[in-house]
Amino acid sequence: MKMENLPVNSLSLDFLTEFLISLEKLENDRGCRGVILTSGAPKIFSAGLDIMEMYGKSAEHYAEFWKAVQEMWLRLYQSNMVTIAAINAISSFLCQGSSPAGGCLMAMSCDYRIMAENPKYSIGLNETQLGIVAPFWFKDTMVNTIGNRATERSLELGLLYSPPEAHKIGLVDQPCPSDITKSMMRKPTVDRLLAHRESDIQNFVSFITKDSIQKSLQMYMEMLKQRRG
Ligand code: CO8
Repeated sequence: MKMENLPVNSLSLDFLTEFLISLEKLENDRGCRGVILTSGAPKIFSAGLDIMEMYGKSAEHYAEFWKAVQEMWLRLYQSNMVTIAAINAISSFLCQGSSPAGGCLMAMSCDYRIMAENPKYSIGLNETQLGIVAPFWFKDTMVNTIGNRATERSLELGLLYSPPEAHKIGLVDQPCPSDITKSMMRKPTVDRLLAHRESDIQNFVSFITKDSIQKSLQMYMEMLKQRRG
């Protein structure tokens, strides 16, 4: 499931409503055993709860919004599917990025978290930085993920962790190279083949059509046949 509430995948009421409908569809699909939760936003997994939904609105609106946040957690945390949060970037398919507060809750509600190793990315429950106390079910989800002491420290200081730090404390299960690292390592070779694709085909054809090569292949096939008896 690719989240695309641009620019930062903030968890607005509309987004949460759509998210819940999509999750329910997958839950009801007998052929679907798991879901990879990721982002279509260029740099962000999710910016957490949409601050605009918590500012200058009516009490009724706040209640409706909070109920949707609860529902998101209840459904995801108790999902009958295998759930994976992919907080990373592989070509244009997976997402990059940061995952503060509500985004971190969403990721922690999954069974497994993979995060791209980019020094610009961060994850954590940073409510304290906004002057907000994390609700007990945010806190408990973190305790169940990284333990009591690490949660205490994390919440009291409103910490956002880099991918290696998050991996060290168990907030992230598996770090992986970000698209930047992957691209840096592989792109030159890919580009070289793409630029010389036709000549590479010609090379192969002229090599494989050589009598000596054809003879070797024939002998090899016969040897394999003999080995099989
Ligand atoms: N909600 C709404 N809008 C947001 C949010 C958000 N959480 N985050 C960013 N935006 C908006 C920005 O205002 C900006 O809007 P505009 O273009 O109109 O100016 C746009 O998204 C892009 O933002 P940036 O320019 O900042 O984009 P960057 O790529 O530089 O940074 C970040 C992206 C890292 C996500 C950054 O925007 C950021 O740190 N945002 C704040 C994230 C945050 O602190 N989220 C926590 C929200 S609170 C929460 O989830 C739990 C609350 C629990 C409440 C419990 C009460 C009891």
